[in-house]
Amino acid sequence: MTATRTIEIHEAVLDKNRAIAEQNRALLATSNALAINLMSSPGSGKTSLLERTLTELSEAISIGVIVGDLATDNDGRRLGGRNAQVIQITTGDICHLDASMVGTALASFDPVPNLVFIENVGNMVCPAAFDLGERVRVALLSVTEGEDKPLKYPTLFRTADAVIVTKLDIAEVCEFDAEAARANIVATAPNAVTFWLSVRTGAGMEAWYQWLRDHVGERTAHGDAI
Ligand SMILES: Nc1nc2c(ncn2[C@@H]2O[C@H](COP(=O)(O)OP(=O)(O)OP(=O)(O)O)[C@@H](O)[C@H]2O)c(=O)[nH]1
Ligand SMILES: [Mg+2]
Repeated sequence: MTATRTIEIHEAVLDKNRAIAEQNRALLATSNALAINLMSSPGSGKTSLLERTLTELSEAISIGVIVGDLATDNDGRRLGGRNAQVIQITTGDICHLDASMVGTALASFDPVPNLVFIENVGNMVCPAAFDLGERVRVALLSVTEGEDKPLKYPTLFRTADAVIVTKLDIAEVCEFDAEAARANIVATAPNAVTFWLSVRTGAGMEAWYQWLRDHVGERTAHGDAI
């Protein structure tokens, strides 16, 4: 009895979240904005990736960032000082962003940027279950985490449109087995495009930028193309 009630509550939460996510998606579509949900374990390099991406792309593309953490506005402050609107959400003890939090943040953009990054709370489990109204999901995997993570956290990778393998500059010292990682990514997320990069050295960043430019361009030209 107790177990059944728990499942019902969980589903009700997800149903309510899905309805708000659809409102977010409609607002983003009306604004011709592409929203990308970045998810990974803590410390994989989400904010670092965004810092460099904002520095190098925000003159050409109007960009906003919604960044979620349990506590502190550290990431929001790190992302500030560039040509981008940045909104920090602190979730208290909630280990993921939900559509309502993102809806509130979207409402405070003025105007809604063409490209909205949502840096989710560092966590490989819960964020994957919550639709935020995004069009694109990106999962990060840093070389320090081990090649097996796509197999151990399949939902995150299975629902990702792109996988970014980060911190390639330290792959060797971590004895990271790139071929094993590639096989595990393909096994879990066969249709995801994969980027291999280092924010530290800049290696591989251009392919990521081109993918962003292409997607933002499609969205601006065709509305709901992605
Ligand atoms: N060597 C190396 N270190 C990196 C790279 N990218 C990020 N880091 C380091 O990894 C650490 C964590 O990076 P963050 O960008 O804060 O990671 P995050 O995913 O935003 O972390 P949370 O928001 O806490 O989940 C920092 O010390 C970064 O300097 C990289 O390409 N190479
Ligand atoms: Mg961060």
